[in-house]
Amino acid sequence: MDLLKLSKEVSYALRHAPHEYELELDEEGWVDINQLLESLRQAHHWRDIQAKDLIRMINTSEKKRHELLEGKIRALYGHSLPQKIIKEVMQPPDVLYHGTARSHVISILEQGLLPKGRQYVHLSADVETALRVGQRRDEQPTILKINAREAWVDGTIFYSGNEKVWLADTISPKYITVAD
Ligand code: HQG
Repeated sequence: MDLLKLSKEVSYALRHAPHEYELELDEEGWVDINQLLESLRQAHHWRDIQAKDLIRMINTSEKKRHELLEGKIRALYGHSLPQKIIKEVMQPPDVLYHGTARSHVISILEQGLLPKGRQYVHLSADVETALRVGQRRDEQPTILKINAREAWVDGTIFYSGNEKVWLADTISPKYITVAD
């Protein structure tokens, strides 16, 4: 079983296309595992898929993208659906990072970080993670440093994604600098 391919399809279904897969998400993004399995099995290449494959997919992933609990599964971040997934509000670490393409930097320093196609702005807990995020768009991405402590004290709301990914609605430019 190609677990990387499975992870990509599950992410697509849970983050962007539950309707296409006939999935019902609750307000925290949880979906019944059997509903997801039934839907995936309609495709020839996933016809034998079992819950244990989803467990292996999660356990072998280098990133914690999905979570399983009590017969349900959800994507931890990345959603683009019109109905906003409720995330847990949490005080962030003092500093967060955001890796992006060099071509976006001037606009971000003017407008701040905006969620663009997703429900939340995605931030990284460390430079290595931010670098990997940025490299999806630019071989030499720019790493932005977010003064999350000051933003939080001033009332910016942060949400937890996973241990490496933090979420926010927007980040004002006054908390953003280019990391050195
Ligand atoms: C940029 C992946 C111009 C922003 C990753 C980013 C992450 C602006 C792009 C997760 C802007 C949005 C999310 C502004 C933001 N002007 N550009 N004012 N504000 N942008 O893909 O953070 O592997 O929606 O810098 O690892 O790149 O799929 O967000 O370049 O955790 O699990 O607009 O997706 O996770 O791009 O990535 P995205 P992202 P997975």
